[in-house]
Formats: sequence, structure tokens, C-alpha cells
Amino acid sequence: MRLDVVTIFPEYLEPLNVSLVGKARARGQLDVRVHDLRAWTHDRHNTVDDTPYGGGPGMVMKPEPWGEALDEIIESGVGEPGDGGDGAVKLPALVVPTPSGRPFTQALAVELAERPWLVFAPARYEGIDRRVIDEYAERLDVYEISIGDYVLAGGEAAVLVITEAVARLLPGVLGNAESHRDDSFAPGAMADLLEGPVYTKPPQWRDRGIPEVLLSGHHGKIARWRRDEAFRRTSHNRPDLIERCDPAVLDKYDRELLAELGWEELPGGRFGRPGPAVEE
Ligand code: 6GU
Repeated sequence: MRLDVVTIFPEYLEPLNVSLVGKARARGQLDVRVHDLRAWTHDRHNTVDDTPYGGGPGMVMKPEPWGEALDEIIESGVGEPGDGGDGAVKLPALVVPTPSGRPFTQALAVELAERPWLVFAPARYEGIDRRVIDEYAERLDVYEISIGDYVLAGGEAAVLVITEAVARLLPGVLGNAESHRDDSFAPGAMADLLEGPVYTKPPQWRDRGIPEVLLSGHHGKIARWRRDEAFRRTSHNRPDLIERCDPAVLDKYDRELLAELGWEELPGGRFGRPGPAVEE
């Protein structure tokens, strides 16, 4: 997979040299190219932003440097391995990290991991002139993506997040092909539950032991315990996942535990937890 990142802070992408993504690059599984947007400016001050039309706070990134940068990067794919050699031009998907984008999820990471080439366009300031996105959306698949309901100073940290989530899904990047099968949020994982706690040696640490069942060697009991812990953690940290859960995927023990945790099956077939009665 090829990844291009166009940014005014190339140093911000240094972590792409480290750890999982860095190793995937070193092994040739990922071809990462970081570009300085200012290389496509032509004035003495390498200007990339200007004041917004219609007024308002902050600055907007100018369209011309983005247009020149993206044209040159798209053009660089012509004749590269993977364009099929059949004259069919290889085109990237454009990923624009923005707090007003669609939520980044594991399903979206899986979709992006299936693409041979991604170009990231992280913005600083108040965003990129809209005409840039509209222009490239006529030629490329464009993904405007938010990594959560909070506001960052720029999209670079989101590029790191998205890149890591995508890279670990590429064939051969994780050591063990099974490693992401039961990730929290993996499609078809334990019914969209969070993963429960994990333990390793030593068996005693500062007077704290290991849950007895994990030492029992009883695989059925261990699986049951792990599923219960996953439900407890999900109920506590992500009640929205319990509310969305399809009761058809639950067994008798799941239902008993959810009842213990205060959940009830509602007429619509979903789960809900009665809130505190509201005082008049
Ligand atoms: Cl992708 N960018 C910025 N600037 N803020 C964000 C975000 C992205 N996702 C959540 N907040």
C-alpha cells in the first residue's frame, strides 16, 4: 500500500518511522511519502492560508498549493507498479481529516485497508478551501473523516491514528494473522463488546492474584468468564453498544448477566436501562 501525506508540519509525521508502521515500511509493505505543502507555494513567505470569505475567526488554507500538490502526487502514480501496465491510470483515494467528517470506525479502517493508495490532506487553521475537495471529488473517492467528538489543532494527529489502524490490517503486518480477529470492534467479534482484562506472570504481584478461573485450564469456563467480563466492561464504559446490541446473538447467560447489570429487554427487542425517575 502507498500512503502520501501533504502537510505544513512534515516533522509531525515522524512517528510513522517507528513501531508497527515503521517496520511495515522497512519491510516494503508500506510505501509512505510525506510532503511539505509549502513546496508548492511560489511567494517569498510560502503562504498557505488567507482570511475567510464572509468573515469570521481564523484562517482558511488557500486552494492553489493544495491543487498543485495533489495534481503532482496523482500524476506520480502513472507508470508505477500497480497501475496494471495496461494504460489504466492508478488513482488514489483522498482522505481529508476534519472534525466535520464521518466518524472513523473499524469498518472504515477495513475499507481503507483494501485500497492500494491513500493520499492524506490534513489541514491546519479552519480548514481547506472547499473548492479543493469538490474538485478532487470529481476524480477521486474522497473520505472526510473525524476521529472523535473533540477538536484538534490540525489533522496530522488524525493521520497518525488512521494510518496505524489501517496498517495493522494489511496482510503480513501483524505477526499473527489471527491477531485482529477478536479486536474490540472487529466486525463479527464478540457481538461488538469491548475486550475484558488480561493478565500475565507473575501469578502474585503486590498481594494481587489472578482470577482463579484463568489458572483452571478449563477452556469452556475461561471463555464464559471472558465473555462476562466483556459484558461488564461494555455495560460500564459503552452502554451505547449494549443498547445497539442484537438480542438474537445473546445466550441465556448473557441475558442473566445483563439483567444483573440493570438492563432490561424492551418491547422493541433491544436493551435499555431504566434511568432514574425524573422529579416533577
Ligand atoms: Cl480529523 N481533525 C481535527 N482538526 N480535529 C478533529 C478531528 C480531525 N477528528 C476529531 N477532531
